[in-house]
Amino acid sequence: MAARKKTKLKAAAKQTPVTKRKTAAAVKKTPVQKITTKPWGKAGKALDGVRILDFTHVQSGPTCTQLLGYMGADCIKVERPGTGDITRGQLRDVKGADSLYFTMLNGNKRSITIDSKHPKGKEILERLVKACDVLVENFAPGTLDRMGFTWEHVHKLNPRMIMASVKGFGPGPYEECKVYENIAQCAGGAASTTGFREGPPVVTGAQIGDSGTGLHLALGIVAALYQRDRTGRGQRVLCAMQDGVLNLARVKLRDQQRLKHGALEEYSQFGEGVPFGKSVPRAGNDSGGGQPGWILKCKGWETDPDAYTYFITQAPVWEQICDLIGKPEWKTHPDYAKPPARLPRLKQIFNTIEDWTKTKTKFEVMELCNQHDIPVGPILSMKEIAEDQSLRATGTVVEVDHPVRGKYLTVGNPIKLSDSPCEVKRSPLLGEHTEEILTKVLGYGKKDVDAIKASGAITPATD
Ligand code: CAO
Repeated sequence: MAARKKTKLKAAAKQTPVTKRKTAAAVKKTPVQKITTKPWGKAGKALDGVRILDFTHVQSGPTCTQLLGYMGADCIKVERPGTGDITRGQLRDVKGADSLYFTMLNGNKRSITIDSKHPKGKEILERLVKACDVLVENFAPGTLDRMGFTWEHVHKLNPRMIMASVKGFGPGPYEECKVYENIAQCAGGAASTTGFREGPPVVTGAQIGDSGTGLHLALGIVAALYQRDRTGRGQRVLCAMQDGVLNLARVKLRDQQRLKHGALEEYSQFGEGVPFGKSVPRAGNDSGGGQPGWILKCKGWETDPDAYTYFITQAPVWEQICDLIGKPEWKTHPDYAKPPARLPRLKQIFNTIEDWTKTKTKFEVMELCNQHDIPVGPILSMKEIAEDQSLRATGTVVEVDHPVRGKYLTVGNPIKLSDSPCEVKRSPLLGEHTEEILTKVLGYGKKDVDAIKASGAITPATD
């Protein structure tokens, strides 16, 4: 016992005094940095200096890298010679031009064609791994390993490299499976909780599996870049589409647990007297929150499929709602005055409100309700969104010019940074920047480039 005490003391004596250690760590953690004197928006972009080896295709991965590109990262998109990202040719609307599917997901990127299975192609890719900060990929499970770019190999080539992947499922029984958007919506719990009770599960138009996971991945990448500043090393970032969808559907997992303790009273099924089963049911257009809401018809609904409004009967503005729809007596009536009394009769309440909304356009409803702080929202068609001038003004919808297809609309950066302006650039043509990247990023000379061209590593294979 005594001997052990002695050792402890010795060890303690060797340590740096606590105060000193704290100071050293604090200095290391927060280096004193001079605040730039440049005006806001003139100090470069948030991700300036970050170079991305963009090995993504289809939608999930490209959404992620496009966002990083919007924030200033240099995205080098590696594509298969000849064909490139499969979406270049999918859902084509203009003959001979890259599809909108591709152009709207690959702005702010450079394109290099490399045959990753060609020995010379592998050599170029290895140089790119060494020259980049982040490798982003969403190949089918095992594909990158078969190309020879395992995490171990990549980490050895460039210990600072962050390797970010989208896969359909995380480790487990389904990890080897290929996954597309709607499979993820189904496996992540969104489809079983979307649609109407009487009907089958429904997938949503919003691409929560692909674009949603791309968004999650982008956050993982910037967090890993931040940690790398402290540790000096890269790490793996994995986003499974099932996990991303579940994260977005977490309120439904909340309701699953609430079911153990009784009916979900805010679901209109409760008011209709329909018993709940073992799982969270589909809730139609119920608001899902504590404030009941529903989609109601507006003037013109007979001919316009989007003449609807979302209407929320938010408790604090209930009296204003009653006055507006011509039911002042509901303010004091025991069946309507308080939220719990209203729950069993939501259907009748919304039918009555609809009698009022049907006399107004969805924009008139918006205007009138907002004067009283009543939360409503017009159901906007994609045509209306495309023509919305306020979305153009904020750069959320942007028109860009393309040398082959001409002008097209894309979605700009939905994340607005006050010191990192976003300039949306058109998507690259296939291999548009191959030579530029080989020479300016990787340092190949003209002779090397000629030899690479002749090797077939950057050009389509000829039969
Ligand atoms: N040079 C040579 N070969 C290349 C290449 C290049 N530059 N880029 C890709 N390839 C090859 C791959 O090596 C692979 O070949 P092998 O199967 O022989 O190894 C082949 O192209 C196909 O790649 P893949 O396996 O990723 O694509 P797929 O069409 O078979 O599957 C998808 C597509 C989306 C189902 C699958 O990639 C996937 O599950 N990804 C993860 C989840 C995901 O992101 N899904 C969302 C997609 S958007 O809805």
